Amino acid sequence: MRFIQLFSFLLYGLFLNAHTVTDNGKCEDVPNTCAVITCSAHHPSGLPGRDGRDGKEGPKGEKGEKGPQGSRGIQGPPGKLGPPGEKGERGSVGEKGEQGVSATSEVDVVKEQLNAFQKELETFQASLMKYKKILLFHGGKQSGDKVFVTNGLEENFENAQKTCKEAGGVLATPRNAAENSAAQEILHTKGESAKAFLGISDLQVEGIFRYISGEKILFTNWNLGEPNNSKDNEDCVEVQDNGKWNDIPCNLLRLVICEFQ
Ligand code: GN1
Ligand code: CA
Ligand code: CA
Repeated sequence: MRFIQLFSFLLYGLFLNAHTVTDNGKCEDVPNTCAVITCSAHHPSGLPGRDGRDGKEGPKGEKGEKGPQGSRGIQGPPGKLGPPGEKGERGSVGEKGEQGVSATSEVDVVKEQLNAFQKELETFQASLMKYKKILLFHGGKQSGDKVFVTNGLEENFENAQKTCKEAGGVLATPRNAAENSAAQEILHTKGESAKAFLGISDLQVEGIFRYISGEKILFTNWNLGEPNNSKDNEDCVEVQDNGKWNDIPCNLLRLVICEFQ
């Protein structure tokens, strides 16, 4: 056992830093030397003790040097519109343009068009008057711009309506007392008991009389007690020679009076 202890001791001296004695008598570290025997003279005792505990935490170190510059950031949003710049210098004068149409001649063109249009209108009105005169010549009666005229035939409501439409008019539809009188005058030319269909019916909804156009009637001249929808079968309207109205069945035959405007 002793031999092993001695050998360990010698090995320790060889692999750790050796010690030597300085001039002032202290023992100093001398790296990589093998002065084991010299130093051991001042260390008569056994192996060195264990390492001591960690010392207290040292004071805070000095501030480090400034770090390297960071990488370039993302481009920011566009800035606000700056104030307008100063007015630039006036450019050189451009080439002379072609001569424009004079304002006076443009007005003249419009005037000419207007005159032409007015002449056309006068021709049309003259032609219309001519046809109205023809209608009046054939026994037509006028009220305002309207002319009532008969073909002298008796037809049922459906055919009477068709006849007027084909002639470019509509079945007589008096919208006021004057127009009603004009239609009545036609009847007088056809005898005392003449009766004619009007362009009015309650075919769509019973009891609600409308013009052929679909509008509800505005003017009426019903006989006393009419319309009575007698026998639940009276949806068309006749005007009698006294100018009064009565609802009658649509399949009866009555004089055809058309109106033209
Ligand atoms: C006529 O004749 P009568 O009473 O069935 C007339 C009705 C009148 C009624 C008035 C076809 O019916 O529209 O409302 O007199 N019928 C016809 O008294 O003209
Ligand atoms: Ca009816
Ligand atoms: Ca009736």
